[in-house]
Amino acid sequence: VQKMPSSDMSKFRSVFKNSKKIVVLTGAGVSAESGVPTFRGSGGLWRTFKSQDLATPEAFYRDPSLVWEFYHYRREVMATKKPNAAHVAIAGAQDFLRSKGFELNVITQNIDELHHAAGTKDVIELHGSLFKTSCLKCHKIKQNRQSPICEALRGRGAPDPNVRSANIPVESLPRCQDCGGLLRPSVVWFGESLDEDILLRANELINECDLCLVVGTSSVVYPAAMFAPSVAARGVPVAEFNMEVTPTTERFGFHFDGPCGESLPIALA
Ligand code: BJW
Ligand code: ZN
Repeated sequence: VQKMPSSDMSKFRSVFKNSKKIVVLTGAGVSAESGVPTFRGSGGLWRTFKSQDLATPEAFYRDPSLVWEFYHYRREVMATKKPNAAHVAIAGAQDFLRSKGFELNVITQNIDELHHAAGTKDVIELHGSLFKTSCLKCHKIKQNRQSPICEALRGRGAPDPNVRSANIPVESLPRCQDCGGLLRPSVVWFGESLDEDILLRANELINECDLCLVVGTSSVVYPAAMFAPSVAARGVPVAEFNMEVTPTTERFGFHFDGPCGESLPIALA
C-alpha cells in the first residue's frame, strides 16, 4: 500500500539539515508569485493560442513572425518582474551550503532567468533562455538582452485575443549579426532534444543528490518529469512544493501544499 507523502515541516527540516548534496528542480510555479504566468495555468493563453501550440518547431516554421511576437512579448514582460521569496530562499540556501563545503544545485525548466537574478550560481537551464538566441544558419547561440530585439517587433506582441498578427517579413525578424541568418529563441520546443551536455550534467546531479526538492512544476513534460521520481526510486528523500497534486506526488516522501514563496523560506531557513 502506498503511503501518502508527509507534510511534516519539522521532519523535513531535520532531513534538510543533514543533507550535503541537494538538488532543487523548478518549474513555472516558482515564478508565479513574481507575476510570470505558468505554462498550463489560466495565464497560459496568449491571444487565442495555448502556449503549447506556439512552443513547437512546426509553429515557428509555419509563422516565425507570430512565434517571435510571442517570445518578444515574454522578454519585454520580464523587464517588470523580479525574483520572489522562493527564488531568494533557494539562492540563500545555496550560499549557506557552499560556505559549509556542501552543495545545492538548481535545475530549472524555466527560461526567465529569475534564479540567476536572485543570485543562484551555476543554474542548469534545461529548456534554454528567453535571453539567448540561436542562428538557424550558423547555429551560434548568443546572449541577447536588446529591447526590442528588432525594430519590427517594437510595440508588437500584445497578448489580447483581438490583436492582429504583425506579419513581419522574415528579413525584418531578428537576424544573426555574423551571417545574416534568421535567429530563433534559444529555447527547447516540444519534440526537440535537450542539449546533451546539460542533460548529462542534470542526470549526474540527479544520480548523486541526497535530497531533492521539486518546486512548482506540473511534472508532465519529459525528460524533466522523470528526474524526481528517479531520485525517489533510489530511496532518497524528495519533497514537492506545489499548490496541487501532480502525477508524481504519491511517489515522494514529502508534499507541501501552497504557494512556494511562503513554504520555501520556512523549509530552507
Ligand atoms: C505553484 C505556484 C506557486 C503555481 N507555488 N507551485 C516521454 C513520454 C511522453 C512524452 C514524451 C516523452 N519524451 C518526450 C516526450 C515529448 C515531450 C513531452 O514531454 N510531452 C508531454 C507533454 C507528454 N517532450 C519533449 O518534446 C522534450 N524533448 C524530448 O524529450 O526530446 C526527445 C524526444 C522527442 C520526441 C519524442 C520522444 C523523445 C522537450 C520538452 C521541451 C519543453 N519545452 C517547454 C517550452 C520552453 C520554452 C517556452 O517556455 O516557451 O518548456 S514546454 C513548457 O512545459 C515549458 C516548461 O518548462 C515545461 C514544464 O512546465 P512547468 O514548468 O511544469 O509549468 P506548468 O505550467 O505545467 O506547471 C506549473 C506548476 O506550478 C503547477 O503544478 C502549479 O500547481 C504550480 N504552481 N503556482 C508552487 N505559487
Ligand atoms: Zn549566424
